[in-house]
Amino acid sequence: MSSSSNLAAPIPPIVLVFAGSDPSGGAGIQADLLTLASLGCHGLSVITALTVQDTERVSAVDPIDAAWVEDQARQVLEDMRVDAFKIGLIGSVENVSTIAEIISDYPDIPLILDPVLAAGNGDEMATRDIIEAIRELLIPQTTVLTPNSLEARRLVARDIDEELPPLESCAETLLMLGAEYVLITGTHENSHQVVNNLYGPLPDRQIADDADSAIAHAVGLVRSDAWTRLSGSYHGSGCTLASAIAALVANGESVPEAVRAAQEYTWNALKAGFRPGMGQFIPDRFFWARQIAEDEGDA
Ligand code: PXL
Repeated sequence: MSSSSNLAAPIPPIVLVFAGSDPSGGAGIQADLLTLASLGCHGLSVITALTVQDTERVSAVDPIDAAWVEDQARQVLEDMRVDAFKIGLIGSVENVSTIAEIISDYPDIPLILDPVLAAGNGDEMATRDIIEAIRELLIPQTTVLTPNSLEARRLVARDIDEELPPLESCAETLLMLGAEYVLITGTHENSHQVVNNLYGPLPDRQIADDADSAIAHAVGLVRSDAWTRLSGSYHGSGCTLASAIAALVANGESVPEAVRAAQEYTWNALKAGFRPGMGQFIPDRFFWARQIAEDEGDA
């Protein structure tokens, strides 16, 4: 072997992902690893569940045994320094507890939690017990929680018959449960544009002058971004957005800037999306590489 291996190659930011496998390559761990690679990170992958699905529907979800989840994570964490954690589909209450315990050993590493409760086409992916465990054990350790509006309401509503609270009060509750930031995405809302709202600690200048209200109003709407609504239905858009946030946070960006840039990345990936089967579109996480290749072809 030649001695040309580059011992000094810089180590990219590392993100450890807990997620389920989606054989269609649209969502899940496959989406996460593509997104992380596209944004310059190295992904570590702890599989939490297997699924059987295509671009149209989810037929089965089989959680991995919690002891296996623990062993997968512990061994890579002993070996490598991680810059961010990202959690997607969890699969069982036991997996929620196990992941919560592992994460609690690394309190300084930011955690991006995408509370996957349903697939892009609405197929269920979490039971009431799993939701309860996520509220109790994971949300208090979360840096950025990324529910869509339907998930935000389900995470907050204790009773299915309860009247649905407005999204702002869902965000307030989720912050009270201990998430540092909550990004509620608006794809499922009946609005002309897609509006995504980030709630969390306000920068100092947004806090009212008098001391009492400064404490009372120290959290609120940090940023609101409106995007042209794309006509397709997409498989894995939530996974792409949350992984992009994790990649950018792992790169040292502040949460508000990571959330802005991750939305731009995701919107472009969706816009370049393709439809390989009979169901939803799949985002193209390497849209920029194909654009470069096309531009070079033109030149
Ligand atoms: O998009 C949510 C999601 C996350 N993880 C896995 C999935 C899906 C949706 O299908 O299959 C494994």
